[in-house]
Amino acid sequence: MVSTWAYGGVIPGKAFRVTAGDRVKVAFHNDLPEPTSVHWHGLAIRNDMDGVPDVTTPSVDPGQRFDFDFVVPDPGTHWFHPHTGLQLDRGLYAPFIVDDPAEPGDYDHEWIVVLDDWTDGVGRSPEQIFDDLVAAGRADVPGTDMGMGMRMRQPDMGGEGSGMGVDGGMMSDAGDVAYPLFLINGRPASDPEVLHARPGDRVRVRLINAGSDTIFTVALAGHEITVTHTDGYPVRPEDTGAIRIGMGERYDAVVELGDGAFALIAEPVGKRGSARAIVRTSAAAPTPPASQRPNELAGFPLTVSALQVAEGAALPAREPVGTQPLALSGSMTPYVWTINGVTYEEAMPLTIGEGQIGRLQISNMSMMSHPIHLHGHTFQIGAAGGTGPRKDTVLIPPMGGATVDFAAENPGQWMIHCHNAYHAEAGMMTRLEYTT
Ligand SMILES: [Cu+2]
Repeated sequence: MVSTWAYGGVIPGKAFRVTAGDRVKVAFHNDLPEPTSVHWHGLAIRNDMDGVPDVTTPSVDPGQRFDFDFVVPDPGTHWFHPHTGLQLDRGLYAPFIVDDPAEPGDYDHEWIVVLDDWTDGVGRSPEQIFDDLVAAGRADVPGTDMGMGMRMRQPDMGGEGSGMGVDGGMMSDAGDVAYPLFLINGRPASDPEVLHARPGDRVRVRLINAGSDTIFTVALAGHEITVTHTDGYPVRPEDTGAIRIGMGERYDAVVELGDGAFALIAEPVGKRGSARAIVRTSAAAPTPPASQRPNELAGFPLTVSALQVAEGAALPAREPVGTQPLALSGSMTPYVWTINGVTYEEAMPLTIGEGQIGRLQISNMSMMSHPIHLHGHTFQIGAAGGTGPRKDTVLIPPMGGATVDFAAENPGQWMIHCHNAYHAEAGMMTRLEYTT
């Protein structure tokens, strides 16, 4: 049991549940000792409700409130979290589920599964971790105090070696931070949530990665799962044993349950430990041992490149007005992460005219993965009108890239950033601004 920051005193916060087209009012009270904010991740709502302090929405001081009032246009599995410093790496996150009135929903149950990497109250605070990363980055610069830097850096880099095997030699999906715990729905693997159903039941699982520095691979032992949506938008159903999910991403999958008790595992890529829940359809079946690693985790996990947009969900097939580069780079020494060579303070915003199709050419010049998130829009991977899935957060592998198109139909100033909370804090953010 730890003392931390949360929405409504529980982790994850209680899910918001509305229907597409609903008008939502939220009375947001700040009882924390610091200013905070709340961003509605995945909702293409009006700009002044987006919850980015100093850009779209006022920061909320301690003891103050802000009244949100917006119409939710699109269905899907979304979530909310602060957009202030490293507050996301505490317990401030909750699902925001938007039901589709047109969807039949061919399943018996629905489970929301929120993944997180946890340190607050167990290990160092997020701010201490960041300060240590910055200090280690300074100390490791040649000609400075190497010894101190190496000692401080070691705990954070500890997971990196073990990541190489998982990715078949691809370097450094391991993040920058080693966490003492990984959680599913707020619980550590030693005290897992038990999800109950009957044998043969079909379950829709809504996966949300609320972690700050951890990519997970998720599998349900003994089951194949069918991915149906990502970031709220439908895809052509795709069967897989495991799903790789970056920070900020969501995947919906349907699974038909066997008879027994099964481990639902979220394995942090390149880090020690795992998050775990138990799926139980039989009272008599023994609980799987904590050490059990589902065979499904041994194969290649599904990533976004395996998915195609569902019929009717593509953007209109139109030529983009132009291509804007989004080059991701950075270093541990010094600890700085950049877009197009500069940190957020120095960033020149990208621009777009209302009604146009914009294209971003994302290229990762670093040896780490970065989940890139665009506020207020859902882009299409590849090209508008093509076969790629619609998403608002895309995991860009080391030295990899992606072209994404978006329809500029939601005017305002919108953040584009890495959803690694430490990278964002170290500068990996910019803005997309509508020209008038
Ligand atoms: Cu990043």
